Amino acid sequence: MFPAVSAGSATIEVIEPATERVLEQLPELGAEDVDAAVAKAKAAFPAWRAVAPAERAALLHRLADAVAERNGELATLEARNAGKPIGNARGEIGMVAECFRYYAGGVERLTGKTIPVAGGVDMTFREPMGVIGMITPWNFPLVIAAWKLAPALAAANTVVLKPAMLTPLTAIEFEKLALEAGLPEGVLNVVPGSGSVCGQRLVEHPDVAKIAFTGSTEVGRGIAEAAAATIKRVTLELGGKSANVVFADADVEKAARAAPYAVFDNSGQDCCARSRIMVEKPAVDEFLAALRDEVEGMKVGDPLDESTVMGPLISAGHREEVASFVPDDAPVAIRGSAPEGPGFWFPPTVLSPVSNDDRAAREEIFGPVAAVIPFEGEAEAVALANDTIYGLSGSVWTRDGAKALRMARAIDTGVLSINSNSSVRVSTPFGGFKQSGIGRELGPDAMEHYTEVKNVYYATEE
Ligand code: TAP
Repeated sequence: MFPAVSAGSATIEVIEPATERVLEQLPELGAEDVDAAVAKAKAAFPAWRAVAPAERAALLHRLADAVAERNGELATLEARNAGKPIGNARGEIGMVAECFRYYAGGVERLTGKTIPVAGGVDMTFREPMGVIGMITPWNFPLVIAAWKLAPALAAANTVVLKPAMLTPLTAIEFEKLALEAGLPEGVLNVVPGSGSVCGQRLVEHPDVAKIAFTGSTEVGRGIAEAAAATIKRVTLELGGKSANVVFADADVEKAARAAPYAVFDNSGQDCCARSRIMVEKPAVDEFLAALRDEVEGMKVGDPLDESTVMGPLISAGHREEVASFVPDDAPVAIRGSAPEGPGFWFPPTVLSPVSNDDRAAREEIFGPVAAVIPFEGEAEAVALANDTIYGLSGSVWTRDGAKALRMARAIDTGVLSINSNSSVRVSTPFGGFKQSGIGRELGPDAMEHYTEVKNVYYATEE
């Protein structure tokens, strides 16, 4: 099923976080494997860009159909490898198919412009860049890859994808599915290798035109630095520390019942986690009571059980990091349940009250730990929400529409929802302000980020 491990070669074990058992063994890849994949992608590029647009669109539709048909199998693999509830995994694989359909529809709409000039005709073309390198994280493995793959392939680029080594299995399956669906050999190449070796080589490779990266701000910073050597184009989707701002005039009960899913979804391993829950002082008691009820009722357990809403963390090391945010003297106000081992379990935990200066409010925890930060009035809400190096997502809960829109405009963030925790839709742009990243994914403009603008002047005067 997966790449064969030859006798005597070094291997990497892929672990199932809910059981701590080895799910798969993969050969350890090196820089030479990246070089080979880039060479294949480079060789495949001229023929791929020459494929007629309608045919390229049809191929991407076929791939979407293949993913949809295999949803159950891919979702089970994702749920086991990433430790996410099976219902969520099915939703993510559904979004992979949706993403390919959306950008298949864009293939024939990627147009240039004509510009009035003297003495001739000036026109622009959206040219594919060539080989795109993609580096993706472990928390939403295949769906985040799809956000990059679909627009890049639709815009006629070829790709080398390096998935996270903690969760490479669905990307490996996806490459096979793409070939079965008719994508020409070499157009999509998956290299399941480590970031420090294979990721680094991809970023440095002179034949890679662009790196599309999703991951931590720290690694993203290193990628931007390394990419500068070859003036590579880079888009970065990085960390977050988003605010969930609840005003006293909101439907406080509704906001409180929704809040856990805005932090603890995917066990809190979500760049969009609204882990700073800011509550206007008069509403704090009502909010905490409803929040307690909801958190204590959350079913934490086996990802393959349909009733599970939260699975384990990704690894033992990550669980240790998350635990460091809940020292013995932490103001733990609510603690949900979690199974005993084996498995990298951590209970959903709410700290309250927390100051915005505390470590739990400043650093991305990337686990099921939320901080409740009381505030007074709109001005303080804006100041606190913006007092962070990040700016990825966020929510505002209020019944006052004008206030909601003032807040939405004032908060420095790429994505904001009013009376909702929704962050991501295939048809709307997604990405961050400040140290949450550079560029946007999804939405109608994403294909353009995988093109270069070419300006052509045609002299028409005799
Ligand atoms: P990282 O540790 O940054 O890893 C992300 C990817 O980068 C992995 O594939 C990793 O490879 C690779 N990598 C590591 N070092 C590298 C290097 N020197 N050169 C090139 N590639 C390298 O992030 P993570 O722990 O997987 O994911 C969690 C982070 O991603 C969080 O900060 C989260 O907020 C962020 N995230 C952001 C978003 C968006 S859309 N903004 C979405 C999801 C996650 P290996 O792991 O295989 O070694």
